[in-house]
Amino acid sequence: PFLENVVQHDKFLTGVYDTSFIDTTPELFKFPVSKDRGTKMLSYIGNVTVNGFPGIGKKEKPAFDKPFIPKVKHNEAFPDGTKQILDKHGADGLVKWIKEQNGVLLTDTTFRDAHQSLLATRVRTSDITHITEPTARMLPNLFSLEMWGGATFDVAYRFLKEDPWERLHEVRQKAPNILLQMLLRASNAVGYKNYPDNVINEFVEKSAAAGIDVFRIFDSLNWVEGMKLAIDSVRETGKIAEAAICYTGDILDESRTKYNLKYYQNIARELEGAGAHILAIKDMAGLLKPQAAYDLVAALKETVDIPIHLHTHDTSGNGIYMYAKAIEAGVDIVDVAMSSMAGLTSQPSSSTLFYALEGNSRQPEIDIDSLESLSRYWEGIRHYYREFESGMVSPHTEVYQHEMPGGQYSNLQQQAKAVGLGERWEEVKRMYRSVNDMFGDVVKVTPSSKVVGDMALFMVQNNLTEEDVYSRGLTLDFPDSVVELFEGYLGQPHGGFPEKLQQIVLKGKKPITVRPGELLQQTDFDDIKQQLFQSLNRPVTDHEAIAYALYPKVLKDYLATCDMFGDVSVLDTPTFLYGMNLGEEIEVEIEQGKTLIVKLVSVGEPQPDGTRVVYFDLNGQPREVLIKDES
Ligand code: 3PY
Ligand code: ZN
Repeated sequence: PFLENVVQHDKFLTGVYDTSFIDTTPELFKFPVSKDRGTKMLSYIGNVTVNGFPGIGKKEKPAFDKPFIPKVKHNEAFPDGTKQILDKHGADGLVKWIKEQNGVLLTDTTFRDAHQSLLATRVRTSDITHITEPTARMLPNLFSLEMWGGATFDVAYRFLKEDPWERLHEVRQKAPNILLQMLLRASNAVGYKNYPDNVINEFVEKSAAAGIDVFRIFDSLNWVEGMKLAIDSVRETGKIAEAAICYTGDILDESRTKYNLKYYQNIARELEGAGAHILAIKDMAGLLKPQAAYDLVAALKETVDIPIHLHTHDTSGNGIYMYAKAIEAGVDIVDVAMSSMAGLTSQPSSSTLFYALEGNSRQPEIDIDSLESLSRYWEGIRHYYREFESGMVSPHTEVYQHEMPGGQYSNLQQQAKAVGLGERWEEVKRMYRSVNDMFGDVVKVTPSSKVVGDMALFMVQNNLTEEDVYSRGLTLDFPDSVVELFEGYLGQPHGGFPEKLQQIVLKGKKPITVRPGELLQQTDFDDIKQQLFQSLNRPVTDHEAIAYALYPKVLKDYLATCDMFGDVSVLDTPTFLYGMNLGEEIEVEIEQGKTLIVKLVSVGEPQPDGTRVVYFDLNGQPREVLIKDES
């Protein structure tokens, strides 16, 4: 079937193809499947109906309103945007253009950080791609759409059972005029540990080819040494290397001297020297207070010549005031989300910022009516995912105490629940701060924040105090992530590791002080393809090989799920998350022009072997699937 797919493809027939053909043409890999697609899909629906969805459990599917989608003219040419500036004038031309703008520019994070922070990253591709074209047509003045990276990559495979590269591909097609931005954890790529250098290079190269234009690169310890490879790699592709400083602590607190203005100015200078096109201030927890923002942006503007892009989380409720001060100090670009997906642990709302700057010469040039109607879409979509909301409904100024990143809050809370600490969440948050102090006041952002979280959960779960760790530490089996951090496998923190704790955690193991990438063996992608080929019995794409290099188990589980259930990304989100109610009928478009009509007729009683027969009608014909009841 592969050969058939290839030789019948337009590009092949007309001879317009090169070696990137396979990567840019994922439809080649949509083979007819062995077991029929209908039965596979019914197995998925039956399974969720009987056993529930992870994190939601077994629940009656609520009645949701159909989401409102603003109407746009599909046949008209897209209005030009920042993407055309990059394509025409290159990275330096785009930087020059940014500097010439007077109004503050906006990055919309709704497709990535907003849902990572509010809904545990669970928003599915179809809910994003249904609104991508209206967004691109209605908001052509956006600087960028942040739509990839961070946790979206791993969560897509792990929980949503869909291919993140497919998301990128579709968004690229539907937003040809706006820069697409991703968050890259430098040597940790989109994972939680350092990867070999060639994995980073390969990941960047393929992501750029698939449509990413702006790479926001950060190191979880602000270790510039760990960021240079990724910066070089992005520069090689001709795309934008936006290097980030993670903001931690409080520059206004004179008693905390570790992270002061000088510290940030030094890093900014180093990043500019390392080739950054744009400098990002990544305030991942929302700790940057308004006056601090003014002071920091003003100081960095004096220090570097490249544009400054500010990112925050609105957990404290101070986000808009903070942005206003940063804008007064000359920040070039800020991150915002559609208002129905903004605020709390997410980014500040774009429409709120628009009105806050009424009468200000730097008010963003953006169409407020379009913002309002796009936000209406997201208001509807957000209901689908309500089981993943953190329960936070009002500003939490306590973030200034625990300092937990916005993207981590709902995830750590899920993790705490999963290990039976749901009731002790307040304690976990307090412990998170204690662990930070024990670790020597570290930058907390993925993956260093995950290590702090793991240690906090470990201590609460085992009823350990800080004292216990020092007195009984040699007998304790610390989480692997904690050992790896103290071994130096996430890089080197500013001021070094606290020695006493390092000795306790490492128990005689020697830490490294060089860049982990220097010690890691390069990944053999041909070997990965060979291995995967043997289990899949079909050609393996570069994208699959990269995903395997990053997360072997996650990718294998994903491929096994595809084999069992087929392509579940075509299901509507309520059905994907809740299954079906008795008597309900749904339509599923499994490919353009091919729709299945599915009705759930009944669910049989459990049989002695723990299975149930689930009865459906599929396009009017009765069908049964056998589902193991896990309850
Ligand atoms: C991520 O790395 O996923 C983040 O959002 C960090 O803030
Ligand atoms: Zn963020």
